[in-house]
Amino acid sequence: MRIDVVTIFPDYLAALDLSLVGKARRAGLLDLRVHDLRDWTTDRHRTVDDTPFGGGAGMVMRPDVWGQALDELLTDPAEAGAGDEAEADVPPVTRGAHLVVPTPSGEVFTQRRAEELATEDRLVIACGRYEGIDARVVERYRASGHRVSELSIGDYVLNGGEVAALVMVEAVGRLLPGVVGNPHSLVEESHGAAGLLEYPVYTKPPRWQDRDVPEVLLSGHHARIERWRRDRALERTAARRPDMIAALDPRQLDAHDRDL
Ligand code: 6GU
Repeated sequence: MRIDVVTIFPDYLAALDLSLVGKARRAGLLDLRVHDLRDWTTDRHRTVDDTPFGGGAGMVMRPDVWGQALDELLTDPAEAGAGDEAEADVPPVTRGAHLVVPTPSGEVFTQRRAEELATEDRLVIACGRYEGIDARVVERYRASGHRVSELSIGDYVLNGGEVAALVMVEAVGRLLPGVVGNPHSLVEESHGAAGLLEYPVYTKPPRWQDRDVPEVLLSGHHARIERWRRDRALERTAARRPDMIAALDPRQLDAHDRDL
């Protein structure tokens, strides 16, 4: 997969050289390119923002500068795929880049959204600063047939989209084939298919500061361990995320679960 990130603070994305994502890049599994939006300005001051029409506080990012950047980075779908009439036959990977715009006013970025984005061939992440990007930018690329997602990473306010882009690249990057060494780690986890938070985990030593690892985990009895883990996952999810319990499909519960 190729991901282009456009920002006025490319250094913010330096962390993506590290850890699993950095390794994926060096292994050629992820082609990540970070661009400075100011490279697409044409004035002496390299201006990217201006005052909002209608008044109000703060500055808004100019559509003309973003247009120059995105025209260059987003492949024209008409070029990459076939015409409209052939749309249904065109596999998603040939439909041009998916534009992602991190914004606190977007839809919530979830594990499901990460899974969707991980199936794309190309992502372009447009990081806004100040009060955001002129609304015509998203309109224009949607109108030209690009998939466009405005996404928020949660209900709090950040100064710009860069940290959200870091979150999204890491969440998507670890789902790419070959990035996480043991694909099993991707199956049993919080926000996975079970719809529950992960159970608590323990390692050596078995006794630490007068605290013992739950005995069942040392028993070697796989069925009992599985039952214990499921119970703890349910208990924890009910306490911390009642919204996730409410959203469970009854078919995701077994007879023992229902007794709890
Ligand atoms: Cl994506 N951007 C900003 N600026 N703030 C946020 C956010 C994004 N998600 C949550 N807060």
